[in-house]
Amino acid sequence: MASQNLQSVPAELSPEELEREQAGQAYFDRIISEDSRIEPRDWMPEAYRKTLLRQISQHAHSEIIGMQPEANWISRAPSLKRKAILMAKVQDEAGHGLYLYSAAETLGQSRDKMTSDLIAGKARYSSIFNYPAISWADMGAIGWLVDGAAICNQVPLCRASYGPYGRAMVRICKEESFHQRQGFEILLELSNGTPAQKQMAQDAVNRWYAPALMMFGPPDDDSPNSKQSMAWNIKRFSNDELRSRFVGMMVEQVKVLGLTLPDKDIRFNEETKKWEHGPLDWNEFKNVLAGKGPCNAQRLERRREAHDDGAWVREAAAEYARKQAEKEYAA
Ligand code: BYC
Repeated sequence: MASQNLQSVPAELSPEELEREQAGQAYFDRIISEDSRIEPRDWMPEAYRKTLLRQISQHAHSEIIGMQPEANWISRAPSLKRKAILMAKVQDEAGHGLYLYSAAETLGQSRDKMTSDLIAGKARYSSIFNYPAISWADMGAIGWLVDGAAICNQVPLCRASYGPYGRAMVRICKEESFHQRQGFEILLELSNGTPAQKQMAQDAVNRWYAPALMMFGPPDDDSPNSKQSMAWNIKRFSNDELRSRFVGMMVEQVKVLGLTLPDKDIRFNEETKKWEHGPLDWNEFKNVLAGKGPCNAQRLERRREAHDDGAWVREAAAEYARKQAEKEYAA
């Protein structure tokens, strides 16, 4: 594979430093060309580190903010069983956030800094969580469509070239599969219920379908990061490729649900062997990313409150760690 141009090499380097940088770059290029893994202690181009940090921290924030639309329904779940399942799912999302923050920390960014960027509104998280969850059926649609899109996007990330990220994704994907099945099952039960319940399920699918497709990111010709991320074996497929695969999966599953997808343009293109879907409103996507979605302000406000409410826990944990260290030092 061609060298990555030593993008991170500062202008003024001693001959020894330059040699070290060149050896690091050669090692990195070899690992990437062999489709092997880069580990935290390895030399890596600064741009690779930054890209990973950007993607992993955004992903972590998405898991944490993503707890909100579902947590909103825990106290209103229709049965004890549903409440227990939903609580477990929301807890899983918190766990996913933590694995991912830990993976990002290995790239040299503290979790405190990532959190402060998020609550200051400077960091991105997935567009999908800026839409409201307005009925119980939304718990089904989120599980089926949102977690379904997440699996489709994230299974290839298990093979990401950065070790800590790929390993975190393996566990996350296993849990996401359970999440998707629980969403599917909620929708199936509603779809086989009263006409009003079936209508509620259909309405939820109608509202979550397009935002779920946008989770895969902008179309390929408007995706500035894809090419380089694919060259570095971080992303394995383009945004449009994954979106198309997802549509193909959903088109079959929706039949089992007895519901429909709100897209009359879905078709399998025999020439390209790819699923195609109707147009998406990319202006809406841009607005959501610019902070103007239906729930952006509410999601961040709630995250800030939770952070403030948790201050005493962080202080207690830090004090406990200090005391433990003192004891160990004294022993
Ligand atoms: N929302 O060049 P592109 C979950 C940004 S959590 C917001 O294609 P890239 C779950 C993108 O960051 C699901 N922003 O970027 C949790 C970039 O802006 P910056 C989260 C988006 O990185 C709880 C710009 O647009 N999953 O599953 O190559 C409950 C240009 O895009 C979005 C992940 O984070 C978006 N949808 O590709 C239930 C997966 N799309 O950073 C479920 C990991 C794009 O240059 N991430 N942008 O300012 C990825 O796979 C990739 O980062 C993406 C974007 C495919 C999302």
